[in-house]
Amino acid sequence: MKVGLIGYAGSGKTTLLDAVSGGNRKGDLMAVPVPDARFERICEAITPKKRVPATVEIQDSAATLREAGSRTGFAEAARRMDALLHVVREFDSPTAPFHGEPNPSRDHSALVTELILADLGIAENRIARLAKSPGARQSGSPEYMEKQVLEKIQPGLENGTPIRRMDLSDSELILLSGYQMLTAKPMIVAVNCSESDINFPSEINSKAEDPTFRICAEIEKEIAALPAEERQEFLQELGIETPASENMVRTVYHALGLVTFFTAGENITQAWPLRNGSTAIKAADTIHSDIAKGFIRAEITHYADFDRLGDLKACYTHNLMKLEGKEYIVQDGDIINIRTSR
Ligand SMILES: Nc1nc2c(ncn2[C@@H]2O[C@H](COP(=O)(O)OP(=O)(O)OP(=O)(O)O)[C@@H](O)[C@H]2O)c(=O)[nH]1
Ligand SMILES: [Mg+2]
Repeated sequence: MKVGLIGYAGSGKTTLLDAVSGGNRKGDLMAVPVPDARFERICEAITPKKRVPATVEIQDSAATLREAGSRTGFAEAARRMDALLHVVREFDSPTAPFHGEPNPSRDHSALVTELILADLGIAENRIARLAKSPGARQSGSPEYMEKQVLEKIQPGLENGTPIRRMDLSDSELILLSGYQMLTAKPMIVAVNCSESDINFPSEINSKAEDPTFRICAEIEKEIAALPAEERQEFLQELGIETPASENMVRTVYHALGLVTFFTAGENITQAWPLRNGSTAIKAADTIHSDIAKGFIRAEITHYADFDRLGDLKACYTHNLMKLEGKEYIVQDGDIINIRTSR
Protein backbone atom coordinates (compact mmCIF):
# COMPACT_ATOMS: atom_id res chain seq x y z
CA MET A 1 0.00 0.00 0.00
CA LYS A 2 1.56 3.24 -1.14
CA VAL A 3 0.76 6.87 -0.45
CA GLY A 4 1.96 9.48 -2.92
CA LEU A 5 2.97 13.01 -1.95
CA ILE A 6 1.51 15.45 -4.44
CA GLY A 7 1.43 19.23 -4.67
CA TYR A 8 3.05 22.26 -6.24
CA ALA A 9 6.82 22.47 -6.56
CA GLY A 10 8.31 23.88 -3.35
CA SER A 11 5.22 23.17 -1.22
CA GLY A 12 7.31 21.09 1.20
CA LYS A 13 6.77 17.49 0.08
CA THR A 14 10.35 16.36 0.66
CA THR A 15 10.52 18.25 3.98
CA LEU A 16 7.36 16.47 5.11
CA LEU A 17 8.76 13.09 4.11
CA ASP A 18 11.89 13.93 6.13
CA ALA A 19 9.67 14.78 9.09
CA VAL A 20 7.63 11.57 9.01
CA SER A 21 10.67 9.37 8.41
CA GLY A 22 12.29 10.60 11.62
CA GLY A 23 15.31 11.99 9.82
CA ASN A 24 16.18 8.57 8.37
CA ARG A 25 15.09 9.17 4.81
CA LYS A 26 17.20 7.21 2.35
CA GLY A 27 15.41 7.69 -0.94
CA ASP A 28 12.16 8.82 -2.50
CA LEU A 29 10.17 5.93 -1.09
CA MET A 30 10.08 5.48 2.68
CA ALA A 31 8.39 2.96 4.92
CA VAL A 32 7.12 5.27 7.64
CA PRO A 33 6.26 3.78 11.07
CA VAL A 34 2.64 4.29 12.13
CA PRO A 35 2.56 5.72 15.68
CA ASP A 36 0.48 3.40 17.87
CA ALA A 37 0.29 3.68 21.66
CA ARG A 38 -1.18 0.14 21.84
CA PHE A 39 1.96 -1.27 20.24
CA GLU A 40 4.16 0.62 22.71
CA ARG A 41 2.15 -0.79 25.61
CA ILE A 42 2.39 -4.36 24.31
CA CYS A 43 6.15 -3.95 23.86
CA GLU A 44 6.48 -2.63 27.42
CA ALA A 45 4.72 -5.73 28.75
CA ILE A 46 6.60 -8.25 26.59
CA THR A 47 10.04 -6.53 26.42
CA PRO A 48 10.88 -8.35 23.17
CA LYS A 49 14.38 -8.44 21.68
CA LYS A 50 13.06 -6.75 18.56
CA ARG A 51 10.04 -4.50 17.90
CA VAL A 52 8.65 -4.01 14.42
CA PRO A 53 5.96 -1.33 14.06
CA ALA A 54 3.42 -1.22 11.22
CA THR A 55 4.49 1.04 8.37
CA VAL A 56 3.00 2.83 5.37
CA GLU A 57 5.03 3.48 2.27
CA ILE A 58 5.18 7.13 1.29
CA GLN A 59 6.45 8.13 -2.13
CA ASP A 60 7.93 11.60 -2.64
CA SER A 61 6.64 13.72 -5.53
CA ALA A 62 4.19 11.26 -7.03
CA ALA A 63 2.83 14.36 -8.77
CA THR A 64 4.48 17.77 -8.76
CA LEU A 65 2.79 20.64 -10.50
CA ARG A 66 5.18 23.19 -11.97
CA GLU A 67 3.96 26.27 -13.74
CA ALA A 68 6.53 26.01 -16.47
CA GLY A 69 6.80 22.72 -18.29
CA SER A 70 4.30 20.28 -19.58
CA ARG A 71 1.48 18.96 -17.44
CA THR A 72 1.18 15.89 -19.62
CA GLY A 73 1.99 12.89 -17.51
CA PHE A 74 2.48 14.97 -14.37
CA ALA A 75 0.37 12.54 -12.40
CA GLU A 76 1.35 9.21 -13.93
CA ALA A 77 3.22 8.06 -10.82
CA ALA A 78 0.24 9.12 -8.70
CA ARG A 79 -1.98 6.63 -10.59
CA ARG A 80 -0.02 3.76 -9.07
CA MET A 81 -0.63 5.03 -5.52
CA ASP A 82 -3.38 3.82 -3.20
CA ALA A 83 -3.92 7.23 -1.59
CA LEU A 84 -2.70 10.79 -2.15
CA LEU A 85 -1.22 13.13 0.44
CA HIS A 86 -1.56 16.66 -0.89
CA VAL A 87 0.95 19.17 0.51
CA VAL A 88 -0.28 22.76 0.18
CA ARG A 89 2.04 25.70 0.91
CA GLU A 90 0.90 28.25 3.45
CA PHE A 91 4.36 29.53 4.48
CA ASP A 92 6.00 32.59 2.91
CA SER A 93 8.71 31.58 0.53
CA PRO A 94 10.86 33.90 -1.54
CA THR A 95 12.07 30.86 -3.47
CA ALA A 96 8.72 29.25 -4.30
CA PRO A 97 8.91 28.99 -8.07
CA PHE A 98 5.62 30.81 -8.63
CA HIS A 99 2.54 32.04 -6.77
CA GLY A 100 4.75 34.03 -4.41
CA GLU A 101 1.99 34.99 -1.97
CA PRO A 102 0.77 31.92 -0.11
CA ASN A 103 -2.85 31.07 -0.81
CA PRO A 104 -3.66 27.50 0.24
CA SER A 105 -7.27 27.52 -1.05
CA ARG A 106 -6.15 28.64 -4.49
CA ASP A 107 -3.34 26.07 -4.70
CA HIS A 108 -5.51 23.29 -3.30
CA SER A 109 -8.33 23.81 -5.76
CA ALA A 110 -5.91 24.35 -8.67
CA LEU A 111 -4.28 20.98 -8.05
CA VAL A 112 -7.60 19.21 -7.51
CA THR A 113 -8.75 20.67 -10.84
CA GLU A 114 -5.68 19.24 -12.55
CA LEU A 115 -6.45 15.81 -11.11
CA ILE A 116 -10.08 16.08 -12.23
CA LEU A 117 -9.00 17.13 -15.74
CA ALA A 118 -6.59 14.20 -15.93
CA ASP A 119 -9.43 11.79 -15.02
CA LEU A 120 -11.84 13.51 -17.40
CA GLY A 121 -9.34 13.12 -20.25
CA ILE A 122 -9.17 9.38 -19.63
CA ALA A 123 -12.96 9.04 -19.38
CA GLU A 124 -13.54 11.02 -22.60
CA ASN A 125 -10.94 9.06 -24.57
CA ARG A 126 -12.32 5.76 -23.46
CA ILE A 127 -15.94 6.77 -24.14
CA ALA A 128 -14.93 7.87 -27.67
CA ARG A 129 -13.23 4.53 -28.24
CA LEU A 130 -16.11 2.51 -26.86
CA ALA A 131 -18.54 4.44 -29.08
CA LYS A 132 -16.85 2.78 -32.05
CA SER A 133 -16.97 -0.69 -30.56
CA PRO A 134 -19.95 -2.93 -31.46
CA GLY A 135 -19.52 -4.72 -28.11
CA ALA A 136 -20.40 -1.53 -26.21
CA ARG A 137 -23.85 -1.47 -27.88
CA GLN A 138 -24.83 -4.92 -26.57
CA SER A 139 -26.83 -4.31 -23.44
CA GLY A 140 -25.25 -6.06 -20.45
CA SER A 141 -21.85 -6.71 -22.11
CA PRO A 142 -18.74 -5.71 -20.11
CA GLU A 143 -17.99 -2.89 -22.56
CA TYR A 144 -21.59 -1.66 -22.33
CA MET A 145 -21.38 -1.54 -18.54
CA GLU A 146 -18.03 0.21 -18.68
CA LYS A 147 -19.38 2.87 -21.04
CA GLN A 148 -22.37 3.40 -18.77
CA VAL A 149 -20.24 4.05 -15.70
CA LEU A 150 -17.87 6.33 -17.63
CA GLU A 151 -20.85 8.31 -18.91
CA LYS A 152 -22.13 8.51 -15.35
CA ILE A 153 -18.93 10.03 -13.97
CA GLN A 154 -18.26 12.36 -16.91
CA PRO A 155 -20.79 15.11 -16.01
CA GLY A 156 -19.68 14.97 -12.36
CA LEU A 157 -16.05 15.49 -13.36
CA GLU A 158 -17.10 18.32 -15.68
CA ASN A 159 -18.75 19.96 -12.67
CA GLY A 160 -15.58 19.61 -10.63
CA THR A 161 -16.61 16.68 -8.41
CA PRO A 162 -13.90 14.15 -7.53
CA ILE A 163 -14.95 10.54 -8.18
CA ARG A 164 -14.55 9.67 -4.48
CA ARG A 165 -17.47 11.95 -3.70
CA MET A 166 -19.78 10.47 -6.35
CA ASP A 167 -22.49 8.01 -5.44
CA LEU A 168 -21.18 4.85 -7.09
CA SER A 169 -21.92 1.21 -6.31
CA ASP A 170 -19.16 -1.29 -5.53
CA SER A 171 -19.58 -2.91 -8.95
CA GLU A 172 -19.28 0.50 -10.65
CA LEU A 173 -16.11 1.21 -8.67
CA ILE A 174 -14.69 -2.17 -9.72
CA LEU A 175 -15.39 -1.33 -13.38
CA LEU A 176 -13.44 1.91 -12.90
CA SER A 177 -10.58 0.42 -10.90
CA GLY A 178 -8.53 -0.53 -13.97
CA TYR A 179 -8.17 3.16 -14.86
CA GLN A 180 -6.62 4.04 -11.49
CA MET A 181 -8.53 7.31 -11.54
CA LEU A 182 -6.75 9.92 -9.45
CA THR A 183 -9.84 11.46 -7.90
CA ALA A 184 -11.17 8.04 -6.89
CA LYS A 185 -8.28 7.65 -4.43
CA PRO A 186 -8.55 8.83 -0.83
CA MET A 187 -6.90 12.23 -0.39
CA ILE A 188 -5.45 13.73 2.77
CA VAL A 189 -4.44 17.39 2.83
CA ALA A 190 -1.42 18.77 4.70
CA VAL A 191 -1.49 22.57 4.91
CA ASN A 192 2.18 23.40 5.39
CA CYS A 193 2.33 26.56 7.50
CA SER A 194 5.14 28.76 8.74
CA GLU A 195 6.72 28.33 12.19
CA SER A 196 4.94 31.38 13.63
CA ASP A 197 1.45 30.27 12.58
CA ILE A 198 1.53 26.78 14.00
CA ASN A 199 -1.12 27.38 16.67
CA PHE A 200 -3.59 29.21 14.44
CA PRO A 201 -6.37 27.64 12.40
CA SER A 202 -6.16 27.66 8.65
CA GLU A 203 -8.81 28.96 6.28
CA ILE A 204 -9.05 25.63 4.44
CA ASN A 205 -9.25 23.47 7.57
CA SER A 206 -12.88 24.30 8.18
CA LYS A 207 -14.01 24.06 4.55
CA ALA A 208 -12.12 20.94 3.58
CA GLU A 209 -14.06 17.85 2.60
CA ASP A 210 -11.04 15.57 2.91
CA PRO A 211 -9.11 14.99 6.17
CA THR A 212 -6.97 18.10 6.58
CA PHE A 213 -4.00 18.77 8.84
CA ARG A 214 -2.20 21.96 9.58
CA ILE A 215 1.44 21.18 9.93
CA CYS A 216 4.76 22.98 9.86
CA ALA A 217 6.91 20.45 8.03
CA GLU A 218 10.10 22.36 8.82
CA ILE A 219 9.46 22.20 12.60
CA GLU A 220 8.23 18.61 12.46
CA LYS A 221 11.47 17.72 10.71
CA GLU A 222 13.41 19.30 13.58
CA ILE A 223 11.26 17.51 16.18
CA ALA A 224 11.81 14.18 14.44
CA ALA A 225 15.58 14.64 14.53
CA LEU A 226 15.66 15.24 18.32
CA PRO A 227 16.51 12.52 20.83
CA ALA A 228 13.29 11.18 22.45
CA GLU A 229 14.07 12.84 25.83
CA GLU A 230 14.32 16.31 24.31
CA ARG A 231 11.32 15.91 22.04
CA GLN A 232 8.66 16.29 24.76
CA GLU A 233 10.31 19.44 26.11
CA PHE A 234 10.49 21.00 22.65
CA LEU A 235 6.82 20.19 21.99
CA GLN A 236 5.85 21.80 25.30
CA GLU A 237 7.78 24.95 24.40
CA LEU A 238 5.79 25.13 21.17
CA GLY A 239 2.52 24.45 22.95
CA ILE A 240 1.86 21.26 20.95
CA GLU A 241 0.68 18.03 22.52
CA THR A 242 1.60 15.61 19.73
CA PRO A 243 3.30 16.33 16.43
CA ALA A 244 0.71 16.86 13.67
CA SER A 245 2.60 14.41 11.49
CA GLU A 246 1.74 11.56 13.90
CA ASN A 247 -2.00 12.15 13.53
CA MET A 248 -1.52 12.60 9.82
CA VAL A 249 0.26 9.26 9.34
CA ARG A 250 -2.46 7.52 11.37
CA THR A 251 -5.15 9.13 9.22
CA VAL A 252 -3.35 8.09 6.04
CA TYR A 253 -3.21 4.52 7.37
CA HIS A 254 -6.97 4.49 8.02
CA ALA A 255 -7.68 6.10 4.66
CA LEU A 256 -5.95 3.11 3.10
CA GLY A 257 -8.56 0.92 4.80
CA LEU A 258 -6.00 -0.72 7.08
CA VAL A 259 -6.35 -2.03 10.62
CA THR A 260 -3.59 -3.43 12.84
CA PHE A 261 -3.13 -6.77 14.51
CA PHE A 262 -0.24 -7.66 16.79
CA THR A 263 1.97 -10.68 17.32
CA ALA A 264 3.54 -10.61 20.76
CA GLY A 265 6.66 -12.79 20.66
CA GLU A 266 9.53 -12.58 23.11
CA ASN A 267 11.97 -12.44 20.22
CA ILE A 268 9.92 -10.23 17.93
CA THR A 269 6.80 -8.25 18.75
CA GLN A 270 5.24 -6.85 15.64
CA ALA A 271 2.34 -4.66 14.49
CA TRP A 272 0.91 -5.82 11.16
CA PRO A 273 -1.23 -3.85 8.73
CA LEU A 274 -4.24 -5.74 7.41
CA ARG A 275 -7.11 -4.71 5.15
CA ASN A 276 -10.19 -4.01 7.27
CA GLY A 277 -12.59 -6.98 7.15
CA SER A 278 -9.89 -9.63 6.53
CA THR A 279 -10.04 -13.14 7.97
CA ALA A 280 -7.66 -14.92 10.35
CA ILE A 281 -6.25 -16.99 7.48
CA LYS A 282 -5.37 -13.76 5.66
CA ALA A 283 -3.65 -12.50 8.82
CA ALA A 284 -1.70 -15.78 8.99
CA ASP A 285 -0.69 -15.36 5.36
CA THR A 286 0.47 -11.80 6.08
CA ILE A 287 2.88 -13.21 8.67
CA HIS A 288 4.13 -16.02 6.42
CA SER A 289 2.54 -18.18 3.72
CA ASP A 290 3.79 -21.34 5.51
CA ILE A 291 1.96 -20.32 8.68
CA ALA A 292 -1.24 -19.99 6.63
CA LYS A 293 -0.69 -23.40 4.96
CA GLY A 294 -0.37 -25.12 8.35
CA PHE A 295 -3.17 -23.06 9.99
CA ILE A 296 -4.88 -24.93 12.84
CA ARG A 297 -6.44 -22.21 14.99
CA ALA A 298 -5.93 -18.54 15.79
CA GLU A 299 -5.58 -17.60 19.46
CA ILE A 300 -7.15 -14.16 19.74
CA THR A 301 -6.85 -11.72 22.62
CA HIS A 302 -8.68 -8.41 22.15
CA TYR A 303 -6.52 -5.39 22.88
CA ALA A 304 -9.08 -3.95 25.35
CA ASP A 305 -8.74 -7.07 27.55
CA PHE A 306 -4.97 -6.91 27.43
CA ASP A 307 -5.11 -3.19 28.22
CA ARG A 308 -7.31 -3.82 31.26
CA LEU A 309 -5.16 -6.63 32.70
CA GLY A 310 -1.83 -5.33 31.42
CA ASP A 311 -0.49 -8.82 30.84
CA LEU A 312 -1.09 -11.51 28.20
CA LYS A 313 -0.67 -14.42 30.61
CA ALA A 314 -3.40 -12.93 32.81
CA CYS A 315 -5.67 -12.84 29.74
CA TYR A 316 -5.06 -16.58 29.25
CA THR A 317 -5.81 -17.44 32.88
CA HIS A 318 -9.01 -15.32 32.79
CA ASN A 319 -10.19 -17.19 29.67
CA LEU A 320 -10.03 -14.04 27.60
CA MET A 321 -7.97 -15.69 24.88
CA LYS A 322 -10.39 -17.21 22.34
CA LEU A 323 -9.69 -19.89 19.76
CA GLU A 324 -10.96 -18.91 16.34
CA GLY A 325 -11.01 -20.55 12.90
CA LYS A 326 -9.85 -19.42 9.46
CA GLU A 327 -12.98 -17.35 8.77
CA TYR A 328 -12.78 -15.21 11.93
CA ILE A 329 -12.81 -11.52 10.97
CA VAL A 330 -9.78 -9.87 12.56
CA GLN A 331 -10.60 -6.82 14.71
CA ASP A 332 -8.39 -3.77 14.92
CA GLY A 333 -6.00 -4.32 17.86
CA ASP A 334 -6.32 -8.12 18.09
CA ILE A 335 -3.27 -9.83 19.55
CA ILE A 336 -2.93 -13.02 17.53
CA ASN A 337 -1.00 -16.23 17.94
CA ILE A 338 -1.49 -18.68 15.05
CA ARG A 339 -1.31 -22.35 15.94
CA THR A 340 0.19 -23.97 12.92
CA SER A 341 1.34 -27.46 11.96
CA ARG A 342 4.43 -26.06 10.23
N1 LIG B 1 9.21 28.31 6.49
C1 LIG B 1 8.98 27.07 6.10
N2 LIG B 1 9.69 26.61 5.07
C2 LIG B 1 9.45 25.37 4.63
C3 LIG B 1 8.49 24.53 5.25
N3 LIG B 1 8.45 23.34 4.59
C4 LIG B 1 9.37 23.45 3.61
N4 LIG B 1 9.98 24.66 3.63
C5 LIG B 1 11.04 25.14 2.75
O1 LIG B 1 10.53 25.23 1.42
C6 LIG B 1 11.50 24.83 0.47
C7 LIG B 1 10.93 23.74 -0.41
O2 LIG B 1 10.66 22.59 0.37
P1 LIG B 1 10.74 21.13 -0.24
O3 LIG B 1 10.39 20.19 0.86
O4 LIG B 1 12.01 20.92 -0.95
O5 LIG B 1 9.54 21.22 -1.29
P2 LIG B 1 9.09 20.13 -2.36
O6 LIG B 1 7.61 20.14 -2.40
O7 LIG B 1 9.74 18.82 -2.08
O8 LIG B 1 9.66 20.75 -3.71
P3 LIG B 1 9.90 20.02 -5.12
O9 LIG B 1 10.59 18.74 -4.84
O10 LIG B 1 10.74 21.01 -5.88
O11 LIG B 1 8.57 19.86 -5.74
C8 LIG B 1 12.71 24.35 1.27
O12 LIG B 1 13.65 25.41 1.28
C9 LIG B 1 12.16 24.11 2.66
O13 LIG B 1 13.13 24.32 3.65
C10 LIG B 1 7.76 25.05 6.37
O14 LIG B 1 6.93 24.39 6.97
N5 LIG B 1 8.05 26.33 6.74
MG1 LIG C 1 11.06 17.65 -3.26
